[in-house]
Parts: sequence; structure tokens; C-alpha cells
Amino acid sequence: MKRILSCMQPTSHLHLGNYLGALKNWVRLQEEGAECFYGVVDLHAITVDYDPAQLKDATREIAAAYIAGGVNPYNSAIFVQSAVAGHSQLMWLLATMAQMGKLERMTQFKDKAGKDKERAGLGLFAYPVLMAADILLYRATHVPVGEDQKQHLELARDIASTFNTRYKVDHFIQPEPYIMGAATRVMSLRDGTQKMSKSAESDLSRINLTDDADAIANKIKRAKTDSEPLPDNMNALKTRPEALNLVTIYAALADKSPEKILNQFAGKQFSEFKPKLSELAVSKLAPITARMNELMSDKEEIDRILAKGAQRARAVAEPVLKETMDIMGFWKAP
Ligand code: AQP
Repeated sequence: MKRILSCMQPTSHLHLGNYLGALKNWVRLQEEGAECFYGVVDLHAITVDYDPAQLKDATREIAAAYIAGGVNPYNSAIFVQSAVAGHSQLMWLLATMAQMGKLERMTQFKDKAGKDKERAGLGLFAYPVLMAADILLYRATHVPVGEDQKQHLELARDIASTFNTRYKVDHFIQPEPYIMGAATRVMSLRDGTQKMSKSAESDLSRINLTDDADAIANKIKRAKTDSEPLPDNMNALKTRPEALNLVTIYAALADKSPEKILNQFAGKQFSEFKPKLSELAVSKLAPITARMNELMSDKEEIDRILAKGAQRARAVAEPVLKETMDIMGFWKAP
């Protein structure tokens, strides 16, 4: 049986990249009958500047987005990372076998630490070790993520194998990345070479799941493009990152291949394509936004769902942590 684990950080509102690259696929896996654990990883969110007064609601909003996007909290466990103590406990154990050299090669750390690497926090540097703990704690077999998380997942596989070799056991499962769908890396609407991101400065660079129809239409209208009409083949988009991004988004929202979309729009100008893309985006996202708003108006219900989810998560995580500590030779009360 497949066991799925995947998470998002409550760093800000979820965006179209999070939806197409991850959440939409989570729902598919749930519908295929896999055992799913979907986390809101608040311990990761505090590795960058954050506002403590906002963290609780940001956490609830991510959970609301999961449910509004189609995760069924009665089938899948939706939980908050900090409510399951095993995440940070296992992280410390795994940190003893994560190599500094490998962590230094993580591109996300380099991007987020920026020029002032010396002042970056240890938490930001060790982020991929906590992510390895998130996954290994559940013995997850598959981890559906966007392309940006592939490197972190390779590290989690590496740590699992180092542990098994060092302690001569077959304890941790090697998690497989699941990079699914047409839009595995949605790019910024302002710059087709940068990934769409919650933390990018310009709000015009992303479509948030909290945006209303006017905001979505406005962002697509102002999305950077070039002056050429759309071509009839994908090869011709290789040197046109912004055009490729919009076609890919259209394809992923329509559940069609990008080639099919080009067949439909070949020779058309963006002035014709963009309103069609807005229409499609609004038709897919407006129901999610409406449901999210509804859920956020009943925070107690979200809290109940998260409390149940944490119970289910702990029931799986605690025995794995205990077994890990036994293998490592820790003392325990007789
Ligand atoms: N642009 C993207 N295209 C496709 N998938 C994406 N994901 C993120 N951005 C894109 C996927 O969304 C999941 C949750 O991501 P996260 O909350 O861990 O944050 P992140 O990957 O660091 O990216 P964000 O959303 O831009 O957040 P910030 O700005 O806070 O770093 C993951 O599966 C990720 O692959």
C-alpha cells in the first residue's frame, strides 16, 4: 500500500504553483486510495522572518486550502507539524548523519540565505534534515512535490540509506518523489525564469488561492509575455519562458497536454489567449477560494480537524521514533 506524505509551509497564502505542483496531485492520490498524511509545516515556516501573531491563522488557512482544494479530512490526515513532537526529535537524530557538504549544496538554502550566508540561521541550513524527518517519520513510500523539492527529497533518501547502513537495519523506507502533472514548476508571472513563490516581493508575480476573479484577471492581463503569436509546437517555446509558463498553466488547469493547448491557440496573439486563460483560471479557482473563505469563518471546526489529524499522525509517528531510538541504543525506563 502506498503511504503518501507531503506538506506546505504556512509562510503566506498558497499560490497557483502550490496548487498545480502539489495540492491537485495530493487529491488524485487520495482518490486512488493511498493512505495520505498532509502536513502544515510550521516549524519550517519559522526558518525565515515571520510574525508570531499571524502564525496560527496562517496555519489554519493552509489547512483550509487543502480541504477546499479537495483533500478529504476524513480520509487523509491533515495535521500541524509542531503538534507531532516526533518531527523535531527525529530531526536531531538524523542531523547526526547528515553531511555538511551535502547541505551546503542545497540550492534552496543558497537562494533563501542570499548574499549574507554568514548571518543565515542554523534552522534554514538544516531545513532539509527536518524535511527528511517529516518524511521518514511516517515511513512514507511516496512524496508528491513540485520540481523545486527534488533535491531535498534526494537528501532524505540519502539519509535513510546512511541510517540503514550505519545501524545494519532495514528500518527507513527510501521515499520516492512523485513529480506529477503538466505544471511541475510554475514560474513567476513577471519573470519566466523564476519560480512562482509565496515569498517573492511582487504580488503580481503569483496567483494566490485567496485572489478574487478581478485580481486573477488583472494579474494574467499584466503577466509578462513577448510580442510573437503562439506557435504550433512546444519546441518553439523553449526560448520563450513566459509564453511557455502561460501555456503550461493553461494545460494543467484544463487537464490537457500543452501540445493540445498549442493546437487550439497556434497563431493567436496573447490578447486573445490571456482572457481565455483568465476565464479558465477563475472557473477552477473561484470555487476553491469560496470554500476556503467559508472554512476560515469557522476556525473551531478547522482546529477540530487539525486535532484529529494530529492524533492520527502521532499514532504512526510515535512507534517509528521509538523504534529508531531503540536501534540507536538509547536508554529507556525499564
Ligand atoms: N512554483 C511552483 N511550481 C510547482 N510547485 C511548487 N511548489 C512550490 N512552488 C511551486 C510546491 O508546493 C509545495 C509546498 O511548497 P512549500 O510550502 O514547502 O514552499 P516552497 O517549495 O519553498 O515554495 P513557495 O510556495 O514558493 O514558498 P516560499 O516562498 O515560502 O519558499 C511543494 O511540494 C513545492 O514543491
